[in-house]
Amino acid sequence: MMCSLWRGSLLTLTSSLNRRVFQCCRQLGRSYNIASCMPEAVAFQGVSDHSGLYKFSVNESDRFWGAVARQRLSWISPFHTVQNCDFSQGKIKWFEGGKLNVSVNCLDRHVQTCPERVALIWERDEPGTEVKITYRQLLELTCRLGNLLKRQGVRRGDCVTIYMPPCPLAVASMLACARIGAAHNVVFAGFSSEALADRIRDAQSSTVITVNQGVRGGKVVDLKRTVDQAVQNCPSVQQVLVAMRTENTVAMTDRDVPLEEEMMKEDVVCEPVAMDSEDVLFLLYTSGSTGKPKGLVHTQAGYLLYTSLTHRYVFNYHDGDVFGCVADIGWITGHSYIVYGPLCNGGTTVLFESTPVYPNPGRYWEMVERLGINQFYGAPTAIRLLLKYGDEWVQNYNRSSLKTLGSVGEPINTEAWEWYHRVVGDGRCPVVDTWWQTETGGICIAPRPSDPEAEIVPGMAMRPFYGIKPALLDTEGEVLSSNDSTGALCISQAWPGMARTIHNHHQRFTETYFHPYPGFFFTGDGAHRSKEGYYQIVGRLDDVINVSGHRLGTAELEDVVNQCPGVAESAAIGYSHDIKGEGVYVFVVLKKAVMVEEDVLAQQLREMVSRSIAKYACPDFIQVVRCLPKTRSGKIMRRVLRKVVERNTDELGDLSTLDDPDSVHEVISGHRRLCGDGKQQ
Ligand code: 6R9
Repeated sequence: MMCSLWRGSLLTLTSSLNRRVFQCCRQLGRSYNIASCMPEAVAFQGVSDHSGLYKFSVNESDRFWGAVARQRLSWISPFHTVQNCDFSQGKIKWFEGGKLNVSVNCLDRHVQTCPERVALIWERDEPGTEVKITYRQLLELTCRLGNLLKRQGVRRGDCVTIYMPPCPLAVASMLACARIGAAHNVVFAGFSSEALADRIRDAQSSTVITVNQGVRGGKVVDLKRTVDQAVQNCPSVQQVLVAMRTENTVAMTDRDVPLEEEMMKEDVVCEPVAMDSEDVLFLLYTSGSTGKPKGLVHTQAGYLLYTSLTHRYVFNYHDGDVFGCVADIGWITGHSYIVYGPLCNGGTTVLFESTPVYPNPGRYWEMVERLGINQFYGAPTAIRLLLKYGDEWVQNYNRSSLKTLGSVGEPINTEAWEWYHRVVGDGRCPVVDTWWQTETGGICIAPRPSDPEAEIVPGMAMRPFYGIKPALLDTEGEVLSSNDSTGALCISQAWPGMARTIHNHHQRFTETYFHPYPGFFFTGDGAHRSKEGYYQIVGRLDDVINVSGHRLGTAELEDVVNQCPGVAESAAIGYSHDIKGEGVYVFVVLKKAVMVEEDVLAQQLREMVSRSIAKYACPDFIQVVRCLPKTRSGKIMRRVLRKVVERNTDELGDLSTLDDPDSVHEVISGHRRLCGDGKQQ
């Protein structure tokens, strides 16, 4: 299904550079010494074990991050200040004065030492058709694309929107932006044309890069058509670069540029721009508790350093390992652990185009065997799904290459964790439940790194990473200093990977993350700290639903539902779902005198939601009610609705503030009618 030009362009871009053996600095000592934790730590006086190193990283944060940044990144000019941060203003600056180029750090320096090492393994939808791209080839692709973008008028500081499935040209597009000093805005290729248009407009992109069609789970998706619809409402867009993922031609207009054809005309050398540490590297939109997704901004040096360090130490990634993160590049997990972390470390990283069940539920493990994957990083929702298909799909394949298993995106329940550990990892691979967010840039809490062989408790993220100082705060804003307590998860000092602002909305940035608990970065999650001092994430405290690891704001969804003809108002609630983690339940109040069959309404609503947001946002249940339970001041009592949906009606709590207490009984009986008397799901 691959266009010959596509394959040709990847394979013919070869030149002969001398290969040099890449020496890694693996520590061979048997006894536990600090260098086995982190070679850089040898320079930190008085540090002799993991807990000493952790303490040093938070207490002497300038020295820690300064040393690591000098050693791990290639600088064009050195930085003069390690950090310059003030949470009260939402000011976060790292490595000021420094200049570097992210694409040079991810490509050129590895091409110098090991040009023929595989950088990307593109695991295409059809099993057994993977394409390998070496560092030398990826640099050439990136340079040609960088030159093409410049020819098309893209300048330093512009923002290019990328709407592509995981593929080498998507990675090269991201790196080409970095090379020429443009920011990228990758939009998950499952988003609808309206969601894409919103993001293009907010980012003010004049250039969009896409593919003619995507291929996923054996199905062809017309991505270019979605872009065509989106750009109709995006006056800023002047050109759309179209790569050919399939051989099917698509209608091209004057605005469209055939990507492979034009990039083949470009030179394979493209001078990297010297970027300031705090120049923008990318925007990435994510849902929050208002109707409008926010474009979080990440910058150059701090982000790159943080992703590379976490990739190296959370997963114990070593030179020569094959790293398999099965996320989509459209999410932060793909940015940090498919692209920037692994490539900065000179790693070999897998780009997974398919689904966990295509062509059958053995897909992941067949791929692990065929590609020799050493670290596998996936989402609990997929693990829960595969668990239901039974152990045989796993045991049919040789998984002896696996060394570390990772989980991300949502809480992993004990059953799924145990299965992942026992069946997938044969009980021999550490499972790292990694907690982090688009806002944090990289992993903040995970069982590793730690002392060698330190215990891992199932379903717990456990230990803060170097430089991360978590705090739990109660509703009064007091810090909970003892163990065995639960509160709002905050982080009390800056780290290099954190987001710098919300694109064009710095005030929203400070209000969302720094005002709720002055002096702290507020994550939006709740967490428990065990008696032993380990962290366990409880879930979101704000109005964000986590569907299969995808963030969805209830306000964002309600905005769409409320636009449906006949709908007066609505309330979207997340409820626990045994595979997706959370499902979406929507209560709808119809306008007076509107009569509509509930099935018809439900279908209309689902269509609207997939058109306006994405398929994953479609409600599982839609219940029509006469009115919503509200406080006298008019606030919807979501807590009450959630209890109804979760069948905890004995614990409805104080209803005395309700405007119309009868509405709750109506909601309960309507819910029973819709879902039956049995337990949900
Ligand atoms: C990386 C990513 C972030 C939200 C986060 C939290 C949830 C992520 C988790 C987890 C429990 C984990 N989350 N990892 N909850 N355990 N290991 O997923 O980023 O898409 O921004 O979502 O996901 O609620 O706040 P993002």
